[in-house]
Amino acid sequence: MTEQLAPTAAGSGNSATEQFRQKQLAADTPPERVDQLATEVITAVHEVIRKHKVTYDEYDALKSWLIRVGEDGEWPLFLDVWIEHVVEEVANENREGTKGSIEGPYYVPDSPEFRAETTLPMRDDEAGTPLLFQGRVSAVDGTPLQDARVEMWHADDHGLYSQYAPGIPEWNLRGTVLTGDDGGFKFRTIQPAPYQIPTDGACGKLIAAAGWHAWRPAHLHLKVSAPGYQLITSQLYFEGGEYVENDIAQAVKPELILRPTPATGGTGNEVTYDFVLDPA
Ligand code: MBD
Ligand code: FE
Repeated sequence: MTEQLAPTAAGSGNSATEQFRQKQLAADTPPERVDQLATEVITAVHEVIRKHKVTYDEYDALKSWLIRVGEDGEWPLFLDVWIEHVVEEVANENREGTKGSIEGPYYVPDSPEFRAETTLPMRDDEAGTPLLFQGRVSAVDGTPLQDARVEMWHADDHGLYSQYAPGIPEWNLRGTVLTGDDGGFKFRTIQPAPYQIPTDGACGKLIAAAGWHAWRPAHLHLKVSAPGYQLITSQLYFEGGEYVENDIAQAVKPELILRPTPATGGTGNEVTYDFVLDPA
């Protein structure tokens, strides 16, 4: 890898910020609710300052760090690693179907579409253990859902995402499969590596200063949707994988852990996982 192609915190952070800016945002939050939420967050900060007798030096360190988060484009990374899991928990607490997990900063909509099965777009020499990932999409009442959209995106064998790290083809390890008449889908891909939060940006500085580790376990990202049903955003992990028990983003749930087995008649592993969608 040449020096110019080395991934940087600001490179992936600014791409994530730009991608988020494209997102369609909901209408304004009513002023009473902004008042309540903002007041309670600010008051919670005051309480921490009083409790721990925060000094001016610490206040200035915070100010300078917050400025740096913006300069590095790391607000999406910071929020998705340390905050989003609770938003997801609250958003989906009444759902009966498949468990969700956080979206994270590296989703891109409109990935290449395939019918019923595909090999994800990848490089000729794509590193990593081959993985056949297959399953069915159905409704909570058991009806198979044909033409459901199963979007998958994940990091490569170095923990890097296309469109956020330099030198990777645009749609590498990103794709959408529309389910067949039995609700079935099949992806051929490679198993991703664990993801390390960039160490050269503001989030990396916080992690180092606090003495935390910087890792997420290897994971597949998915969005599953069908007209008339609630979209599921989820992530799937690999049993026994590093950091499955101590994800920095706290986004692992027992229901989201895959147990792949050696592929029958092929190389690599295979695993089946079904999705169950709640009505809208
Ligand atoms: C990731 O790959 C991710 O999925 C999340 C949630 C945060 C940072 C990097
Ligand atoms: Fe991820």
